[in-house]
Amino acid sequence: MTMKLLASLTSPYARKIRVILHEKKLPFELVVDSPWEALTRVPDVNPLGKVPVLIADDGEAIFDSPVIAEYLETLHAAPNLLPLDPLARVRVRRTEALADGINDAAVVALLESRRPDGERSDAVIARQMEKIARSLDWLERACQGCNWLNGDEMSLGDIAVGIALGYLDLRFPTLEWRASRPSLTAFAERLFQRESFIDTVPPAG
Ligand SMILES: N[C@@H](CCC(=O)N[C@@H](CS)C(=O)NCC(=O)O)C(=O)O
Repeated sequence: MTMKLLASLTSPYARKIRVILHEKKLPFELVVDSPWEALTRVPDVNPLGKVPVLIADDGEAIFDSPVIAEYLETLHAAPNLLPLDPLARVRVRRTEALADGINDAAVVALLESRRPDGERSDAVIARQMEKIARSLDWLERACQGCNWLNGDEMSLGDIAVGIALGYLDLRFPTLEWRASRPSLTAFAERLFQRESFIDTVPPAG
C-alpha cells in the first residue's frame, strides 16, 4: 500500500510534509481533506481532528507534522533532513519549532480577525503579530551570511521556515515582513525557487 497524506491545500503544517516528501522523492497519495468541512474523515484517524496525518504503508496513522517528519527520516530516503548529532538535531528542531510557532500565531490572528465586529479582539491579534515579528527578527539574525540556517546542508528547519514565510504571504499579504530583513528575504527567494516549493504553492483563499 502506498503512503497516504491527509492534508488541506492551505495548511502550512501539511505543506511542510508535502515538501519533505517531494525532496525525498517518496511516492504517496495526497488525500485532500479539510477538518473544517462537515464530511471530514480526519477525526477518524487523528482524534485531534487536525491535518496533516500520514497513513503509513502498514495503515498506521502518524501525526502531528514534527512526528511525521521524524517518521519520514526512518525511511532512509536522501536527502537527510535531520542531523544525527544530537545537539545539531536539537538546533534544527528548534528552528522548526520557531517556524511552526509562526504558523500557530498566524492561524490564531487569522481566526480572530475573521470574528464578527464586536467579538473581535485587536489585543489578541496584536499579541500574535508581536510573536511573529520577534521570530522574524530572530531568523533575520540567524540568516546573516549563511546559506542554510543550521549547518552546510538544507535541513527540516530551513523547509519549515520557508513554509512559514510562504504562509505569511498567503494570509497577511500586506505585512511586508521583507522590509528591513534582507537576509531572510534572500533566503526565502532561494527556497521558493525549489521545485518542491513551486509544486506545493497553496491556492488563494
Ligand atoms: N501541531 C500540528 C498543527 C496542525 C494544525 O493545526 N492543523 C490545522 C490546519 S492548518 C488544522 O487541522 N486545524 C483544524 C482544527 O484545529 O480543528 C502539526 O504540526 O501538525
